[in-house]
Amino acid sequence: MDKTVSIIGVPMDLGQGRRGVDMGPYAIRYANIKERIERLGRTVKDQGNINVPTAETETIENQKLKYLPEVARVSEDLAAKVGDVVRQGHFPIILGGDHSISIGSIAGVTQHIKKLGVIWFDAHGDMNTEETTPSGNIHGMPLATCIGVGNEQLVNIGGFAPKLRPQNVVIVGARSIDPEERELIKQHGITCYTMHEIDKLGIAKVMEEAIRIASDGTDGIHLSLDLDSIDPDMCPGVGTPVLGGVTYREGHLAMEMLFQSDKVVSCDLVEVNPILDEHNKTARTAVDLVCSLLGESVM
Ligand code: HAR
Ligand code: MN
Ligand code: MN
Ligand code: MN
Repeated sequence: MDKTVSIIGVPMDLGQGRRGVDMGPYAIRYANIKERIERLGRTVKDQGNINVPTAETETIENQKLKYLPEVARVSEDLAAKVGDVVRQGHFPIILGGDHSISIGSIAGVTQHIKKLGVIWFDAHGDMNTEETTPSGNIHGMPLATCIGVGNEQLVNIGGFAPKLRPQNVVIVGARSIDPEERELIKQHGITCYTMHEIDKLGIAKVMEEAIRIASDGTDGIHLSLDLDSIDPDMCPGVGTPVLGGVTYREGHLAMEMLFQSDKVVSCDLVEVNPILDEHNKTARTAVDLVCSLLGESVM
């Protein structure tokens, strides 16, 4: 992997209910993401941030899809920007912001990589729709959106749908899934390795399977890394922390195996909320993990 790395920030907090996650891109930059990746011998270009409206200037019009017009507009802008850098042959790293940004990032990558697998590292399933959502928060819906399930405007971001085939999608680290989400995951044939499987099989076996499934018949893997997948001891700065997560070393082994697979083409780092964090620990963990993804610690 010697592609130029492009960093794109998305200061988005409209997909969820807690303030502060819009500052995620700044917190991750403050943790020296650019310098750390440059030290690996890579060229890094920071493309700045996508414009996101401030929550205070907007009103919620639909309680089942909060800030839908705003999230849709940002998703279109992000898809165009990500599409642009992928066209230039870069490896995009998209800094959230809440997880709703993955609607736009995956729409951008799939403009060029039509057959894309996804590994969705998350404590949650993110498989809700406007019918099943308990919160109305769009960050609980992006994975459903990417497989073509849910609100039509979101599903069609970038002008085409679906972006992903469910048989190439793998959720890793889940431990908080709503009952109706569980049904949707099963119904669409998405593979889900919960913490139960990680405890029982070990992270190495889980990642071996995840990489095989996400690369089967695809031209690359997108890693969507929700930092709430990692245990709150290392990632306390997230909006919806859940006990019993992926440990620091399990997270690193997973990233190292992804590096060794040589399949990863793009990645999101999402849900980092510096207001809820302890001395930027979550952003620093995110940077450590992305450096492992790019080969920092394997010989
Ligand atoms: N499943 C719940 C909902 O839809 C909570 C989602 C919390 N989501 C995230 N994203 N942090 O992974 O509202
Ligand atoms: Mn509005
Ligand atoms: Mn998520
Ligand atoms: Mn989550």
